Amino acid sequence: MKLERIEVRRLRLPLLHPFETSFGRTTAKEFLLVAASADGVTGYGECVAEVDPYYLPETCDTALHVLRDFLVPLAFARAFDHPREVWPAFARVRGHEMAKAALEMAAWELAARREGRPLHALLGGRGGEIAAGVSIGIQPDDTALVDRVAVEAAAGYRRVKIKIKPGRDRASVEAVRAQFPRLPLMADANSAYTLDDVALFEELDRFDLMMVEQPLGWDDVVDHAALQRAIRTPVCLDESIRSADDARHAADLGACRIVNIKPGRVGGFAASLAVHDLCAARGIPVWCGGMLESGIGRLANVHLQTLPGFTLPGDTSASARYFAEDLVDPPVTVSPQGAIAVPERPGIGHDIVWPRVERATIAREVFTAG
Ligand code: OSB
Ligand code: MG
Repeated sequence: MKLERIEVRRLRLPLLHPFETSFGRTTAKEFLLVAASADGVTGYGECVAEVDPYYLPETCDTALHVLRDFLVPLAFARAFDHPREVWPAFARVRGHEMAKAALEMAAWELAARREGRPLHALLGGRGGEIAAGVSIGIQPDDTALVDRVAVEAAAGYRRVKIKIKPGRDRASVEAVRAQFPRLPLMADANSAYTLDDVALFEELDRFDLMMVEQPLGWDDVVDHAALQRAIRTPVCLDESIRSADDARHAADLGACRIVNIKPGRVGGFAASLAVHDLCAARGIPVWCGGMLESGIGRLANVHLQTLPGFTLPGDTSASARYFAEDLVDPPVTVSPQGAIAVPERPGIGHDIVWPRVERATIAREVFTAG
C-alpha cells in the first residue's frame, strides 16, 4: 500500500450534555479526522487530542502540526506491506501518540476496506458482541448523579464509571453505592490527587469499587505503586500508559492491577496490540477507554475490544448519549443486555454520513504524495 492522498479535517460536534471531569468541562467535541487514500480506497482515523492540553499534552493544533510537518511526509516516503509497519515508521518522532494514532488507524482502516474485511479481523479479534460500560461525568450534585446512574443501569450498561475530583469523591461514591449495592462501579479521578490523599483512597476501599482509575499524576507510575500497596481496590492506569514500555514499567513496579487501553493515547492499533499482549502475559486485565469519540473513533474502539485480553466492560457507550446526529449510520447502539454488536462489513463497518461530516467541518488540509 502506497498512500497517495491524506486529508486532515477539523470537526466540531455539539455534545447533547456537557461532560465534566476533574480537569474541565466540555460542551462540544472538537477533533481531527484523518482520511488516508491509496488506489481509490480511503480509510479513516479519528484523533483523540482535545482542544486543550488538560487530559494529556497534545491538542488539536499540535496534532495537526505534527501530522502536516512530520508524519504525513513519513507516511508518503515509503510503501507498507501491512498497516502494522506504520507505527515503526513514525519512531523518529518522539511522543505525539495521538497524532500518530490518527494516521496509523486510518491506514489500518484503509487496509481492512481494501481486503473487504472488518477491522476486527485485521486486528486479530472476533465477531459477535462486546460488553458496554458507561462513563458518567461530574454532575451538579449527588442526587443528580444517582439519578444518572439509575438511567444508565436501567439501560443495561454492565458497569458504571463515575468521575471524581477533590470535594466530589467520597460522598458521591457513598451515595451511588447506597442506592446500588451490587452495581459494578468504579471511579476515575483523571490525576486529581497526590500521595497526600492516601487516606481518601483507604476510605474508598469500603465501597467495593472494581477499580479506581488514574488517581495520581498523569505521567507517574512510582507514586501509583505506593498507593496500590496501601489499598485493596485495584488501581487502573489511563493517562500514565502511553506505550507498551509504560505498561511493562507499571507491571514491574506494581503500579496498577488493570490497564485502560485507548488506541489514540498509545499511538494506534499496533501499539494497542503491544500493550494488550504485554498485559495478557503479565495477567493484567484490560478494557477500552473512550474520548467522547464520534462514531468513527467509537467503532474503531468496538473492533479493538474484541481481542481476548479485553475481559472487562469498557467506556464505549451509545452514540445517542453524546450526539443528536452521529457521523455514522447506523449510530452505535447498546442492547438492553448492555451489548454492542461488532460490525461485519469492511473497515469500521458502518457508513459515514458525508453531509454530516461536511456540516461539522471547520477546517481542512489536503496533502498529496510526490
Ligand atoms: O479519563 O477516560 C477518561 C473523556 C475525555 C477524556 C478522558 C476520559 C473521558 C471519559 C469519557 O471518561 C469516556 C467516553 O464516554 O468516551
Ligand atoms: Mg480515564
